[in-house]
Amino acid sequence: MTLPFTVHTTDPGSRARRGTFMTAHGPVETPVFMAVGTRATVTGLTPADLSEVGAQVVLGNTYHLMLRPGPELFRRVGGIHHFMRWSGPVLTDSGGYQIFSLAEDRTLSERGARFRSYTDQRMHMLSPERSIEMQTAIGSDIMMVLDVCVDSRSDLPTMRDAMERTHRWAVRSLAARTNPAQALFAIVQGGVVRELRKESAGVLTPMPFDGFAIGGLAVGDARAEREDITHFSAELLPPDRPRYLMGVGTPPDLLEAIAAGVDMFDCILPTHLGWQGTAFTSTGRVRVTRGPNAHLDVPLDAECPCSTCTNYSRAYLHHLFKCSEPLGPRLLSLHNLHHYHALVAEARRAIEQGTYASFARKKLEAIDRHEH
Ligand code: PRF
Ligand code: ZN
Repeated sequence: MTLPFTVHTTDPGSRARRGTFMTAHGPVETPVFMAVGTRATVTGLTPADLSEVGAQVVLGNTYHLMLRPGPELFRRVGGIHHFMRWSGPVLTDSGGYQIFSLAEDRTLSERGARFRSYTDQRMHMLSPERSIEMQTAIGSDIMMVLDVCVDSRSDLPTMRDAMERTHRWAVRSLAARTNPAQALFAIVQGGVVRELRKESAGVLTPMPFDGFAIGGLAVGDARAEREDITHFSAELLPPDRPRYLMGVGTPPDLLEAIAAGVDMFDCILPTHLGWQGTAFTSTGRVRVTRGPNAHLDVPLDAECPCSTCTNYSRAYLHHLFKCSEPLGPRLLSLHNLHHYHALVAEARRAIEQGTYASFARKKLEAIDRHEH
């Protein structure tokens, strides 16, 4: 097993579980939130910043990194850890989602996806084999199979075709793996259709993958549908391997999915919204650019022990954003990542104590009370 996974505790009041998996760059305590570092950087933050906010894993994107700096550079410098000076675990997404959401002039075939590069306008091919080759060059600890992600509102034949191609590509990805030190996860697809999710898990879980992801959610689905499919899919996945819910989500999404037995998450929200001036706090979202903050000599979140909240006021953050000073987004990004990592750290402790269900209920109520 490339990724030995131990489940220490399961919560009596939910399906939440507390575990540890071992990677080539150290252990990961689950449930875990992974900071998104698409281009081998979490925008504006150094690896020391990431350690400070409690990050365990950084997520890179094959689609972006294959275009720039490209596989040769990674081979020359010996991989992403040395390149970006992050010595902890790295997971790379395969490019499946970026082809769905970003690629221009894209044509999908059984072989793979042809698309135009945003760096030099040339045509590129991303096949399951090319994605694994690129992720091998990047040297991530966990690689993802290339999958076909479609909008949750697609018709049934479209969702079935995407799912079935994802299964064939998963087989090709397994065959293309060359470095046994790098783990490989499959991705369950099937949109918001339970029967398809069941079929997808049934086809993929007998194969020797190190973990299983739930893909194809948060792409046009409503929160209730997303929660139903998350619970339904998580139960279909083997208990002895990590479960990863891709690209999800808000703090309530995470609390729900942890209760469903999901172990891993990634989402651009904390960094993306931080960059735009929105902070996640213990009492819901705060837009620092809003007028009243201009005069408030109080921290963003009085309960938060992060360096932004211990050192700076809302008035100062408001000022930085009004002046378009880069320190503003940086401080908010640090706070938001700290907030997400603290949330999953609290969740881990609650599972250890067997109190996750009531912990999650209280957290959800606190957010609801302030946002509605
Ligand atoms: N597939 C891949 N990456 C993803 C997704 C997916 O379906 C999603 C969907 N929420 C986010 N990131 N490969
Ligand atoms: Zn803070």
